[in-house]
Amino acid sequence: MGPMQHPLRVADEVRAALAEARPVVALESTIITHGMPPPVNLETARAVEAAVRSEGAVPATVAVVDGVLAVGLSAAELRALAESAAGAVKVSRADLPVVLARGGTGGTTVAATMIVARMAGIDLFATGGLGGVHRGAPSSFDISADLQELARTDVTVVCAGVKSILDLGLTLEYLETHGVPVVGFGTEVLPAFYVRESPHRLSYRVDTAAAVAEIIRVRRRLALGGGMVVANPIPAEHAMAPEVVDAAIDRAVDEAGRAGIAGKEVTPFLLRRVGELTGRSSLDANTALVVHNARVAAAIASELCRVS
Ligand code: PSU
Ligand code: MN
Repeated sequence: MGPMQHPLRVADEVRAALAEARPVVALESTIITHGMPPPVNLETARAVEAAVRSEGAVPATVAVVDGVLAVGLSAAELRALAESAAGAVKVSRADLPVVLARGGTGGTTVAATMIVARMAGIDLFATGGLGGVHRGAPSSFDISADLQELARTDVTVVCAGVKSILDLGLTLEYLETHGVPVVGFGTEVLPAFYVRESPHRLSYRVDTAAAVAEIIRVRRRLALGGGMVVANPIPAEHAMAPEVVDAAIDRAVDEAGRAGIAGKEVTPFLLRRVGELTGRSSLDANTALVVHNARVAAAIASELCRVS
């Protein structure tokens, strides 16, 4: 046997909360290493953890730290991850075994964070935007592993919908095919990250954390497997003008095509270019929506822990 007896290192605070059936919210870290530039990435990661705490839940930021799958990071680890962004690997399902075997360090995507959350026994996960079916996917085959993970791993992901770097309609079709419920939190349409609305209607609107918790309970009783998406629009005061966002995204997608960007580099390239083209306003919007998702996830986790 190799040195790796148990791959998870769960922080004491997270372990205690889980043992006592208190609310815990998992948080991803690709957004820290590949989704936002320093120093905003660290400021956002801290604000998101604080938002989870303000709702009475315990944050569990997931990352690969020196070959260890960490569930809950120390302040120093969070800072190191944010500052080492250039050297950190983007870790999705396919990358997990390789990066762990090599003793590497990286930020976990939605897919990898779902896997780790399930291993640790965490039901709720908050992030910014999901990966999805890319524009041009019918010829590029570029579909995020996040969607396949939602099809198989039972974790509820609270997000602000998907960025329109993706094909929103095809992303919803893919989730429908795989039986993944997508419920709008106070909305009838799929939110598009920086923008509260898209033309894509959702089958279900839910208005309270308690109602989401009840759906999670029923899913569990039925042992359906797979995850669920809670699509939570960006707060109105932080939303951006659709024209500004669309112009930047169109340009970034065009540039990625011309530069021949492929595979796991596509999403980080697009996120970086959209950030550069839209500047501070999009970064502020990004922070605001992730913080909001963290609060909602914490409220759902709290409802789920209530004895009913
Ligand atoms: N979308 C964002 N910000 C992000 C990501 C997506 O607006 O940081 C990250 C998430 O970690 C997501 C990953 O899981 O990108 C998806 O990458 P890919 O498309 O290569 O699967
Ligand atoms: Mn991809």
